[in-house]
Amino acid sequence: MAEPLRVVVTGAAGQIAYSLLFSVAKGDVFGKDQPLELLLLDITPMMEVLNGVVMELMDCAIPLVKNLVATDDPNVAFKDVDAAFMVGAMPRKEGMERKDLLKANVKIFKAQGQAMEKLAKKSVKVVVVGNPANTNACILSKYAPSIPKENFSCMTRLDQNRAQAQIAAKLNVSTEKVSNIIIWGNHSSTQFPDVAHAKAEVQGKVVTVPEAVQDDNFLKNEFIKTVQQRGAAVIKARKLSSAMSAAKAACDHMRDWFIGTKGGNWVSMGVISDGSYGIKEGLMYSFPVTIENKKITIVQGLSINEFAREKMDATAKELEQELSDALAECVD
Ligand code: NAX
Repeated sequence: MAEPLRVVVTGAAGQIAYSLLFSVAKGDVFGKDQPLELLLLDITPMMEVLNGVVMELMDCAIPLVKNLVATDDPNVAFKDVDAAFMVGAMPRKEGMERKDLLKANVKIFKAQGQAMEKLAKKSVKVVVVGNPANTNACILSKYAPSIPKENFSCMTRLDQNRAQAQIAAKLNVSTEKVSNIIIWGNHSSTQFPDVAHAKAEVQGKVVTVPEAVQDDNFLKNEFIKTVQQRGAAVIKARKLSSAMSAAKAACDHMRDWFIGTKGGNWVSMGVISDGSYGIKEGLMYSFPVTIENKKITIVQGLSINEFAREKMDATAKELEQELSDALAECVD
C-alpha cells in the first residue's frame, strides 16, 4: 500500500467540514487505495466540538484513515501536509463592517500562510473555501513564498456545479450530459457563469449549450442570476449556508487536481492569473483549466464576446479592490 497522504482540513468543527471529512476519509478524493493521515484544525473554543467530530470519524471505522489529529495549533496542523482544504474563516457577524471582516481574515490567512511556509511540503496543493475565498488564497500564498504560487487555488467548483445542474434541469438531461461551463472571476455575486463554450448531449447528439437551450434571454438573465444568487437562496431556505454541496465541490476540485481532467473537458478553479484573457497578473481569478500530472493549465484561445468581456472585467474589478483592501491590512 502507498504511504499515507497528509491532508489538513481547517474549520474542521464547522458544517462544511462535517460532510467533507467523511468524503475524504472514504477515498472519494485521493482514491480508494490511498491511506490518509487527517489533520483537523479549528480554534481553541471549538476543541470540544472537534473532539466529537473525531469520535464520529473513528466510529466510521474507515480502514484508509491511518491517523487522526485534532488541534488548535497551525504548527501541528500544517506539518508535512500534501493537501490542504482551507475551510475555516471568520464569518460575517451582524453589524460587522466589510473592512473588519477582511482584516480578521487577513490575520487568519497570514498566520496560516506563515505556518505553511515553515512546515508544509513544497508540493502541497491548497484549496481555499473560506470566504472571501479568492482574496484569502492570495494572502495565504503571499505568506508562504517558498511554495509555488501555482499550488494555491480557491474554490469556484460549487458555482460550476450549480450552473451545470441548472442547465441539466432546463434541458431535462442528467448532469453528466452537460460539460465545460465556465465560472469566471470572483466567488461572489459578480462571478460570471458562462455557457458560450459549454456542451450538452441531448438525445445522443452533442451540441453547444446555447444551441441546446435555444433561449438566449434565459441564458443571459435568469440563468446567470440564479447561479450568482444560489448561495443566498440556500441560506434563505435552510437558515444555514450551503454545506453538503460545498463539501462535494471541494472534493471535486481536489480530486481533479490529483487525478487530472479528462477527455478535453475543463473545470473552473480560482488560480493566480498569469495575464490570460487580459486579467491582471497576480489576481486569484476563476478560469477554465485542465489538469495533467497535478499541473494546472489555463485553457487558452476561447473567443470572448462583448457581453462576456464586460462581465469578466466587472468581476476582475471587484477582485482588484478586494485584494488591494486586504493588502492594506497586511502589516509585515
Ligand atoms: P462554519 O461556521 O460552520 O465553520 C467554520 C469553522 O471555521 C468554525 O468551526 C470556526 O471555528 C472555524 N474557524 C474560524 N477561524 C478559524 C481559524 N483561524 N482556524 C481554523 N478554523 C477556524 O462555516 P461553514 O459553513 O463550514 O463555511 C466555512 C466557510 O466556507 C465560510 O467562510 C463560508 O463563507 C465559506 N463558503 C465558501 C463557498 C465557496 O464556494 N467557496 C461555499 C460555501 C461556504 O459559504
